[in-house]
Amino acid sequence: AETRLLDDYRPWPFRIAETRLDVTLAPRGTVVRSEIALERSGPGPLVMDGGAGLRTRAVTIDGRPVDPAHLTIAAESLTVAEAALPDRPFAFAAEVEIDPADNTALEGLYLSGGMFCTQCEAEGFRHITWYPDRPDVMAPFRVVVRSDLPVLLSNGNPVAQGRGWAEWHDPWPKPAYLFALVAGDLRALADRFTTMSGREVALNIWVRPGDLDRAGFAMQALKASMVWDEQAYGREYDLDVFNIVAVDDFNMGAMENKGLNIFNSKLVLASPDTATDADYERIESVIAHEYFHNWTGNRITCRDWFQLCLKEGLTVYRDQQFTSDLRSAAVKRIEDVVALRARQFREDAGPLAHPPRPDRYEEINNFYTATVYEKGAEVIGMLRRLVGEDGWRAGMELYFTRHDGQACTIEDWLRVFQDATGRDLAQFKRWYTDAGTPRLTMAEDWDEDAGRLTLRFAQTTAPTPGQPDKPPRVIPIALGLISPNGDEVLPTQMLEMTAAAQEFSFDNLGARPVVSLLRGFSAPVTVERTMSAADRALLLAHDSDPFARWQAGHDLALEALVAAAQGGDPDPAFSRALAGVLGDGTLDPAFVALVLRLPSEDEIAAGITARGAIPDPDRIHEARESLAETIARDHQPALAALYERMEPQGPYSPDAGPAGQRSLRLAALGLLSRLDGGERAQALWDAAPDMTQRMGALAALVRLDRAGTALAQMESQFADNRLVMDKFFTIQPIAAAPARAVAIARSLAARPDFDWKNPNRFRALIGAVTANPAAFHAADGSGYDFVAEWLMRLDPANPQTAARMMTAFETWPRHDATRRKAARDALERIAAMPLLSVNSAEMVRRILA
Ligand code: B3K
Ligand code: ZN
Repeated sequence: AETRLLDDYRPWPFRIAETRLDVTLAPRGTVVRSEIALERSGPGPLVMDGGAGLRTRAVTIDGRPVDPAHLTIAAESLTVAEAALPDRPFAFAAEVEIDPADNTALEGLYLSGGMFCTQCEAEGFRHITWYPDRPDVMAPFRVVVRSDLPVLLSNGNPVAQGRGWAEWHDPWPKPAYLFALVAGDLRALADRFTTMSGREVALNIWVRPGDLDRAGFAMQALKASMVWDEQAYGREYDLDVFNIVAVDDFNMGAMENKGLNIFNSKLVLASPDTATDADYERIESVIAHEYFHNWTGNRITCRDWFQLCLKEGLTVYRDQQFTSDLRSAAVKRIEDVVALRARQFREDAGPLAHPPRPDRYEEINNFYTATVYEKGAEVIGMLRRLVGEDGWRAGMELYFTRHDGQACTIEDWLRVFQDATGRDLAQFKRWYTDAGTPRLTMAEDWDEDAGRLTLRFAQTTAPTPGQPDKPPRVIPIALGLISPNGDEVLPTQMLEMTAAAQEFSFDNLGARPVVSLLRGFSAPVTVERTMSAADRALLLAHDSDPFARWQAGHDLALEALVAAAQGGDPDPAFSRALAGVLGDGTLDPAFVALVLRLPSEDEIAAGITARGAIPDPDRIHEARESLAETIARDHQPALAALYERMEPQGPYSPDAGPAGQRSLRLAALGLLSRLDGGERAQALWDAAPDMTQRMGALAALVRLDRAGTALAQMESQFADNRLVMDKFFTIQPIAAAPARAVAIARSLAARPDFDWKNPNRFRALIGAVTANPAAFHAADGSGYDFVAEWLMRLDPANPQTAARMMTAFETWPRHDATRRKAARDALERIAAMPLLSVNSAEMVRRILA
C-alpha cells in the first residue's frame, strides 16, 4: 500500500459552501444523492475520494452530466478535469448506490441488528459517496434521510420531517469524518439541559426498546460533562439537540459525530445487575470524552490525520481531569499511569513504537493508539506543568478563540502557548515528534557535613523504528524530600531537566532524606535509581504524594517479583510493608486496593527485559501467584476483617466511595480465596449482590477451577444479554490457569453464540486469551496459533478490528528463541494470507521489521 507522509500535505484547491445529502436507505441499494456547493481556492482538477463499494449512477456539474472525456473514475478517486469546471462557484452532484447489508467492516454505512448507522472517522465517508474525505475540508451539512424505520437521525438540528423522511441541518462547518446517520426502531431516554447562556438543549439517548431502563447513568454522565466543560473551560454546547445512539456492532468505543454521538452499547447501557463499577466509570468517562470533542475535535479539528493527537491527546487529558474532579484525583492518576505503562510503554518499547505525531502511515486506523491518545494526554499534562496554571489558562483560552472553526496542527497548538506565555517550546516539541520512553536515572550524593543532597540525573532514550538518535527532551521532574522519621522536609518542587545529564542540589538538610521522585508521575519516563527496600517502605508509609506513595509499594512488589521470576528469593519487604497499609483506617479503600494489586505479568516481563534478561512467562505467572499466596497467609486476619467491613451498605451506587469499598473487598477476596478454597467467593456469588461483586467472585472461582455451577447460572440468567455474555466469554480464558486457557477458549469459540463478526464478542474471547500472558505466550505456540487463526478469519470481514488486535504480538522480540520462532511463524502465516487487508499487512510488516 501507499505510504502517506506528513511532509506531502497540500491544501485542497476548493472550498465548500454547503454539502447536501439525500439518502434513501435500503439494506442493499441505498441511494445517496449528494450536491456539493464549491468554490475554487487554488489550481487543479476536482479530485474526490471514494471507496470500492460505490456504484456511480450520475455525476453532474451545475446539473449537467460531466463529459466522459473529462471524468475519470478510478478505484479510489473520481476526477473532473479542470477544463470541465466553471470559474465561478458551482455545484458538483453525484448519485451512487451502496449496500450497507454487506458492510461487515463497520466503516461507512452499515447495518447492526436491523438498524442503519455510520462510522466515518477516519476515512469512512468515502464509502458513502464521492467526497473530499479529509479533515481540513469543512462544510455545513443539510441531510435528508428516507426510510420506513421510525427514527431517522443525522447531525445538527432537526428541520422537518414527514412519513418516511426527516431533514437535518448542521450549521457548524465540519469535516466528513464527523458525519453521521442513524435509522432504526429506537426509543429515547429524553432529558433537557440549559447551558450557561440560557440555551435550551434537548438530550436524547437512543437505544433498543428493551434497553431503555439501562440508559439513565449515561444521561447523568452527559449532563455532568456539559456542566463540567462550562465550568472548567467555559465551553458551551452549540446546537438545539444532542443525540447519543447505542449500537451493538461497533469497532471501537464511541464516536463524537457532531450532535449525534454513536456509542458501542457497552459504553451506554448499565444497571447494577449487568454492569460492574469499572463499566460505570468507563461509561462516565467515554460519554465525557465524546462530549468534550465537541470543542476539542469538532469546533477545532485536525488539518490532517498526522495531527490526530491534537484532538485525541487533548480530549483524553480533559476526560481524565473530569474523572479526577468527579471521583478521586489520586486514584484516577494511579489508574491512568497503570494503564499508560501497560499499553503505551509497552508500545513504545517494541516494534510498533511511533511518536504521538507520526510522520508516515499506510493505514491511519492503525494509529488510534495508546501513544496518540494516552501519551498525547501525558504530553499535555507536562505542558501544563511547565507553563504553570496561569499559562495553561491563557493558552487554552487563546486556543479556543484563535482557532475556532479551523483545522489545525500541533504547531498551531504549541504556538498558542508560546504566544500566551512567551516560553520557547522548541525542545518541548520533541515529545510530539520523537518516539520512545525516556529512561531517567538518578544517583545521589549526600554530604553529611554540609547537609547537602546532590541529585545527578541522566536521560537516555533507546532507538525506535526509523529514529536512531534521540536528543534530550525537557522533563519536568516533581520531587519532594522525606526525612527518615517520615516528615516532609521539602514540599514538591518542579525541576526542569533539559540536558542529557544534569545536577540539582538541596542544602540545609539535617539528616539524609529519602527522595520522593516523579511525584504525580510528572513525566512519562521510566525511572532507575538504587533504593533500599527500607526507604521504599518509608515512602509507602509516609509520602505526602499519593502517587509516589503507591509507586513505592508497587516498586517493592515489582522488585520481589522480578527476582522471584528469575529464580531468586523474593524479598519479604512488600508483604511486610502491607501491614501498615492494611491497618491504616484513614486511607481511601480504593487506594489500598491499588496498593494490593500486584504488577501485571506483562509488567514483570518488561521489568526483566529492562534488566537485560529473557522473561519466562510461566515462571512469572508462578511467582505472581505465589506472592499473592504469601500475602494472603501473612495478612489473613486483616484481609478477612476488611472483606467483611468493606461490604457497602444500602442500595448499589457506582460512586467512587462505594466502588472503592467494593474494589478493596474484592482484592481481599481474591487473596483469601487462595486459602479458603473459594468458600467466600461461592457464598458471594450465591448472594448475588451486584455485577461487580459477582464478577469478582466468579474470577476467583474460575481461577480455582470450580466455577461450573456459577457459569451455568450466569448463562441461563443472561443468555439474552449480549453485554453480560461478553463477560462470560472473557472471564474464563482470562482467569483460568494458563495451561488450560487456550483449550477453554477453543471450546467457547465453538459455541453457536460466539458471534465472531460482532467486535465486542470477538474481543471478549480472543482478546481474553491475549490478556492471559502465560497462555498466549505458551512455549508450544498454542496461544499464538489460536489467536492468529482467528485474526485470519476476521481480517477479510473486519480489517480494522483484526489489525488492532494484532498488537498482542508486539512483545514477541523479548522472548526466548522457541517462543520467538512460534510467534514469527504465526505472524508469517498472517502475512502470507491471500488478500490480506492493508490494515493487517501494515501491522504485520511493522511487527516483524
Ligand atoms: N474519534 C473516535 C475514534 C475513531 C477511531 C477510528 N478508527 C473516538 C474517540 O476517540 O473519541
Ligand atoms: Zn477521542
